[in-house]
Amino acid sequence: MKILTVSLLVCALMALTRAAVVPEAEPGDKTEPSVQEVVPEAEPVDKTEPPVQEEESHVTKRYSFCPSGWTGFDGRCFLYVPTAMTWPDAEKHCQRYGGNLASVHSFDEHHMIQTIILRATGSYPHTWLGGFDAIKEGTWFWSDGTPFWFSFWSPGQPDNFMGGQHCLLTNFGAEKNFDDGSCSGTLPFVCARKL
Ligand SMILES: [Ca+2]
Repeated sequence: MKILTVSLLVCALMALTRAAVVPEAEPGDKTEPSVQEVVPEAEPVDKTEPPVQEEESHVTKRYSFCPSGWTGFDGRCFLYVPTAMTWPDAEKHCQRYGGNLASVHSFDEHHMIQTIILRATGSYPHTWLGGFDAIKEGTWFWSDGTPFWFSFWSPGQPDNFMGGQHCLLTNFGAEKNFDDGSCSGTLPFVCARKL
């Protein structure tokens, strides 16, 4: 019986010892929080990654959403239409695409539009854009409703020649910039639509 009692005591002691060892293992466990501390540090990195991916995918979407033949630029799609039309007919034509005649808001946009025209024609033909001052002479608007704060007039333009020029064309003169022309004249044109 004594042996059994002793062996039971030994077992009990061993169990207690193991139980005591577990708390001793806690210092080792304390390394886990330090691992967890690393995780929060990693989280901000993870958090920064999705926006970059979103931006990349957004840029991809911007261009992938432009219809075939259109050129994506800064959130819009542009199309050169070679068929000569009057300015109002050209505007109506662009509206059937869900857009308007192209407005221009920077030198880069103007250069891009000229590049589209050059690529399509191999030259710089006079081309309607969306500017007009038919409501009030000298007060220009873009047909898409955006503010007309950027203009790139060729020298001497707009001159409202013969009092009948209220629509904006580009590629005029040696500078290949803006001119006001007669809205009933027929020219190719550039449409723009939002993505
Ligand atoms: Ca003119």
